[in-house]
Amino acid sequence: MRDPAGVSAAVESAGSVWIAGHVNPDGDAIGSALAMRLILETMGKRTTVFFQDKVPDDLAFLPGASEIRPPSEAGDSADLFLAVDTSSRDRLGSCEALMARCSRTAQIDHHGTNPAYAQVNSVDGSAAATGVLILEQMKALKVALTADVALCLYAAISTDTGNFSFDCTNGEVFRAMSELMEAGLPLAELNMRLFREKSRPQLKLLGRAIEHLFFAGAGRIAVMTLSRRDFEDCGALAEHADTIVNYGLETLGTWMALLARENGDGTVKFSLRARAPLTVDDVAESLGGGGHPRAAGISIPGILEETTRRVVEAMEARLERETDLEEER
Ligand SMILES: [Mn+2]
Repeated sequence: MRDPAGVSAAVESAGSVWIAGHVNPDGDAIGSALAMRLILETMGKRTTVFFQDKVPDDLAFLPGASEIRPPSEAGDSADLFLAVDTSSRDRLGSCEALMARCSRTAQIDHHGTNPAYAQVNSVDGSAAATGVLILEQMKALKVALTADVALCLYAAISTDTGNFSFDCTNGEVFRAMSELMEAGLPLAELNMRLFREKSRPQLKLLGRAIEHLFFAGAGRIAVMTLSRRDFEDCGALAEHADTIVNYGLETLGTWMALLARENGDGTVKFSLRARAPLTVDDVAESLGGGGHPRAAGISIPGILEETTRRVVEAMEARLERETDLEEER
């Protein structure tokens, strides 16, 4: 349930706030955290943003991104720990230890599977992005929207709506966008930067993934794999693979898509996607992962081929349970 009044009360009684988000942070986690930091600093709160993992290069331009700290650099404690865009406590990674050191905790999130793990929880699984909830929170705190906050919230909302194209995109998203535009958001420039420009390693890696594409589930599941060797040959980082799975889902005749990538630490990371009415959060959960109905993820220890086979089998079983799919499109 959304609880902006509850979060406002927690924030107002705090002098110092630690903000944190999930491991392998995306635009919604980073944009939401940085927007919240700007809002809280306007209110005179001493605020620090922590993430376990580094900020992806394409988000490093966001205001305050260079001041994000690893949890190892935190002091003793803060008056309030505020988690954003984090579906469960353990998704905070090493930031979870910071939460344990604060006597007051709150969170703002939009994952339907969120178990309300903080003392104050403003959670709504029907919100398209945490960024939408941050805008609502800003109003509850009676802070005016600035151009810098608009930039952070645009990064948040555009990321989780797939640049305003996923089925979570709703009227609230465009009402929020209308406010961000009024605050001076340079939309065309940012859209180019976040969604169209690609680095050379990124483009080469996409080529490798498409080269490895195969179909399972009677042709209805598109599967791509990337080995460490692929990343090394292309000079690519893990984050350069982030949107590649969508190419699988965009292939005609495909209902589900999977991207498997070797992490280099003995685990394989899987990104799962589905077209409605199919879901993949249930598939991910059955293998120890989680996420949203149409976009979910899992990390599994093991070798690429073997773990990929296990996930593909689970997706095929999910596909077989769905009997009312319209025929070939
Ligand atoms: Mn999100």
